[in-house]
Amino acid sequence: MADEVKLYGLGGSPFVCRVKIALNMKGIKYENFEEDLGNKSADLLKYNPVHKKVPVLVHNGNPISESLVIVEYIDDVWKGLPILPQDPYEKALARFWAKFVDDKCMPAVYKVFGSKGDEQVVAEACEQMQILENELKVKGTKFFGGDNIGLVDIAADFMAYWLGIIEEATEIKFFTKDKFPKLTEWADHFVNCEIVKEILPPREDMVSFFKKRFGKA
Ligand SMILES: N[C@@H](CCC(=O)N[C@@H](CS)C(=O)NCC(=O)O)C(=O)O
Repeated sequence: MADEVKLYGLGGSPFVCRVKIALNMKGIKYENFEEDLGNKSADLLKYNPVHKKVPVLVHNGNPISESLVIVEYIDDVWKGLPILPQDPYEKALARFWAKFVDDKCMPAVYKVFGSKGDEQVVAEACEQMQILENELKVKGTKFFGGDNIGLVDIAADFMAYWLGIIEEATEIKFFTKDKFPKLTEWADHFVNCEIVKEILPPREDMVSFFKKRFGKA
């Protein structure tokens, strides 16, 4: 019997896009359910009663929540392009950096726009981003995953695509080639990967969304 794969998501969400990229890497067909977060569906509340957030993947009736957990599940279940390294130590490192992106980088970066670009808040975000920049420099590879994208690249999709969009919407810019030569180059490579490009939400829609979100429209 064919697998039944359903994704409860939202096109503009970087968390949901992580899952779409992973499914694309495995060539998995799925049914997409677009959620209205102002009026969450009964299915979403049933499948993710703890966080009530997207994404939720439902595989043959089994719901899985939290984007990075879902990405690892997809890698465990389906063949196709590998997402995590095989080697246990390399795998642990990938998980470490993905967690760093989620716990440290994304919140620090997002705070910048909430603070309307407060200097101290920008400095704190740059400090976290610099750690990622250095990691990429030390690795000396095109992607955090090596020659191809892997868990950390997928986890950092927000930095690669959404950050520039929010910068444009708010006119607050700190993610520059001067400050972050490696990371900006990585972001270009990442958003231009076929597998990534075809699932990213349209840039103009996202700019308008964030202009409204941050009171610039
Ligand atoms: N840690 C979660 C974050 C997911 C998340 O924040 N999703 C947002 C959309 S971008 C959401 O569903 N928000 C609804 C809410 O907070 O009520 C993950 O990685 O999946």
